[in-house]
Amino acid sequence: MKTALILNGPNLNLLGTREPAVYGTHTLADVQALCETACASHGFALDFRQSNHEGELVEWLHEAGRMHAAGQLAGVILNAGAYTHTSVALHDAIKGTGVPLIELHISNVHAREPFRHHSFISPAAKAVMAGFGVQGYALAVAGLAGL
Ligand code: CA2
Repeated sequence: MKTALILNGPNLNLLGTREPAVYGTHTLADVQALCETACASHGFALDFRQSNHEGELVEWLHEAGRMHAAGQLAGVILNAGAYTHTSVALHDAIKGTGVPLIELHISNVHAREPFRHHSFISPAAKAVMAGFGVQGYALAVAGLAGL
């Protein structure tokens, strides 16, 4: 059974505690449970992580590259949070590993502030999705199964 690695970046541990109009009321634990169900129905094992540290996300992408090369990983779903809009390091890590990666955002970043319109992740991603709320995670798992 291959693994789906779902990585969450900075502040996503706060999900469900503030800004419900933008991010909804579900917590990150709720999102993990939703991903467990989605992965089970698509025959994936789930590895679900969150970090507030850019370097840790980079290390996890390197680990994903090794797992993918070993045939153990279907791909990565990445909600890089605000690092989406700032991080050349994450861009380079995705490019450097060659792992299939879906960029995910809970909110429609293009309908928000201009500084959220640019992504350093998108040019290195296989697919991009935004604006489906936390259900987007389940849709991304289905998308990963179809890649
Ligand atoms: O829409 C998304 O999923 C984002 O990746 C979320 C990031 C934001 O910087 C991106 O532009 C879009 C922010 C995640 C922080 O989430 C919070 C949730 C509740 C309370 C505070 C922050």
